[in-house]
Amino acid sequence: MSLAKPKVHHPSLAQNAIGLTRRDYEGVITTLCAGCGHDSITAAIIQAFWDLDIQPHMVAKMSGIGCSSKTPAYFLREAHGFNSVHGRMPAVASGASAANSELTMIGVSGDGDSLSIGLGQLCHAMRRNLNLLYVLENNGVYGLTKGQFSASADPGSMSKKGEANTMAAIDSCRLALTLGATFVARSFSGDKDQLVPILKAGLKHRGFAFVDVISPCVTFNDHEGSTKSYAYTRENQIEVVQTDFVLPRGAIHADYRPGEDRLVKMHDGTYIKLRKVADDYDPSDRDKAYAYIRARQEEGEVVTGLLYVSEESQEMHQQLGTVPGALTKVPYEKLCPGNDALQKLQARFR
Ligand SMILES: Cc1ncc(C[n+]2csc(CCOP(=O)(O)OP(=O)(O)O)c2C)c(N)n1
Ligand code: SF4
Repeated sequence: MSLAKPKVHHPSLAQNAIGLTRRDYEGVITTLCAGCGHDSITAAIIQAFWDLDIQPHMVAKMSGIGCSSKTPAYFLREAHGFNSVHGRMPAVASGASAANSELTMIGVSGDGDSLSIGLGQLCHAMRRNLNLLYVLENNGVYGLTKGQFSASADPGSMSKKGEANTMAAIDSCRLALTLGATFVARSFSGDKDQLVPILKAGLKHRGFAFVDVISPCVTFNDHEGSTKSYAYTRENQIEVVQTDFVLPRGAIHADYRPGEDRLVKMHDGTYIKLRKVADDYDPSDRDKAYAYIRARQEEGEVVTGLLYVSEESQEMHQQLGTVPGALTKVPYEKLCPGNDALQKLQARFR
């Protein structure tokens, strides 16, 4: 069930250049676990769209399936939206963009949605250079289906049941760089100062803007020995009605300066070491970006910031030479030139 937020706002709320308050960019009330990193990303997305004075009804928000893919419901309630089949969002987004290139498009996905079942789709969206801000909410698990390892889980990381992951992880940013993505960035859900400008740059990029955001999962990152953990509660409760209990946690914040590294404590007591690229980092060199990310990973660090951007980006419509604007505005006679035109076209293939 989703609960709508009241539309009445306090008259003193700040307005952007098109007269809208930040509340006008919200969606329904979140149903995700309290403290989920995905909700912090939602707040950053709301801020980015508000800052850029984008008309909500001129936005299409696309997603697949997963806790992450539910998040478009929680921002821009006036926007168009499509919650597609698991892993198939890029194909649906390609169709929507082909039909209406005037819409600002944002796709939200999870690491399961993007790097397992939808990996082929993600690769082709990058290859097409679809004009889309693609936000990958990366928590290393399948949150919605209760914590199986995803393809981004590091070898050695432990599942909720205490089993160690033995398989190699796919690093989405290194993958994006290899495939020729024209905008590649990584951030952390708790670092709004870094994330909001990256999202704004991604929205303005003409082409595929890939943003991987590390987003801790409260429920499946919780502490093994805790008597208040999800697992403990489940095992020790006497069930009167069938419910799950998830301990509410605070969202994790990480505030640090360019060039610095920072140890951030996760909900399960483990640490992740983030390194923010320095002010003099050069994001225009694809090979150097790749080598830098890999070298830092070998030191146990996760690099954050705008990692690569191409000024040469030719998005899908430019490559295909499509008609400018939305197909909805093209007159019917042009869209459907009639049976004679079809017969002539078919004759060319006989
Ligand atoms: C075709 C298909 N296969 C499997 C599922 C079950 N399923 C739903 S969500 C999900 C994984 C979601 O994980 P992720 O994309 O990482 O998102 P998160 O919930 O962690 O945000 C799976 C396997 C499904 N809905 N459809
Ligand atoms: S299960 Fe994990 S990913 Fe899903 S809402 Fe809860 S904290 Fe977020």
